[in-house]
Amino acid sequence: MCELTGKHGLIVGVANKRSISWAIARAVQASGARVALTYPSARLEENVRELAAQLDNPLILPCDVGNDEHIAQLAATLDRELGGLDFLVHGAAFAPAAALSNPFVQTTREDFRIALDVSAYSLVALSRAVQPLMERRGGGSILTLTFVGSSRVFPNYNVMGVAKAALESSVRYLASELGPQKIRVNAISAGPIKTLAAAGISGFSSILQVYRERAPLGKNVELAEVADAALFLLSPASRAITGEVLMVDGGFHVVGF
Ligand code: NAD
Ligand code: 0WE
Repeated sequence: MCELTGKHGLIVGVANKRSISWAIARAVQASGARVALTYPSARLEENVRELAAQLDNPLILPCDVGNDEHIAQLAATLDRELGGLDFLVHGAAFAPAAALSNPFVQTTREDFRIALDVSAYSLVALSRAVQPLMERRGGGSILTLTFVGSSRVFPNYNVMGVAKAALESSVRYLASELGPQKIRVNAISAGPIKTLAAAGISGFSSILQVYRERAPLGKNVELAEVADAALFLLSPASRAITGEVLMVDGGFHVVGF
């Protein structure tokens, strides 16, 4: 059912081998899809190219999601090279480090703007850019990654929680508008995983420990488990699901006490 043979996908958010987006890239490739990966800066280009060498016939393209020109160029190149797109994985998030360590009330206007621009508005901009490519294929599936810090407070998650709330709301508005074009839009809300985005977050190990202790499944979520859920949401197996935020957190969110 989670078949992607002959499908073309764009994956934004691979930084290294521990990236959730990389786990998704491997899973969709194993299910038969052809993948385009992006890198946000020259600094990360080599990383992404090295990883992509493990894929079959990948496209590797630049895209800083905070830059409209980059997004337009990306869509034009995909249009030329692939002639259409079946799915998009949005795994980009960023807030300036100070905003994740200072008290939330101290968040500057500029740090707030950057966090919401890169982590939430980018889904809207990318969705608009790929919409014509997906329409040409008779529809598509858009998937983003979020965290429960959107609706509950985690120490230091701060403005990223606000950005994730905007991202999840954007999923619902996009799903409503793009549904008639048979473009589905969903999010996976993953439990904490030790990726680059988690490195250097003070107290991250204790968050992992609390999840392990309290989640009904009694363990932390693994990259491959998030990737399998992503495969479902990107494939026709989920064809009646849109506007959804799927919790992939070992059941942590259901526990009250
Ligand atoms: P990661 O660091 O591997 O991925 C984050 C990616 O965002 C990186 O590839 C980075 O290059 C990219 N990015 C940042 N700014 C960008 C820009 N301007 N343009 C383009 N790309 C940019 O970490 P990850 O944990 O795999 O994060 C992927 C997604 O999963 C994020 O949205 C994150 O919020 C979400 N998430 C992570 C966890 C976790 O615990 N690791 C849990 C739930 C959700
Ligand atoms: O979304 C995230 C983290 C995203 C992120 C990480 C960084 C670190 C480096 C965004 N911007 C930056 N900026 C940097 O300079 N997660 C879901 C992982 C995460 O981060 C936390 C968490 C969890 C979980 C921060 C505090 C508390 C919990």
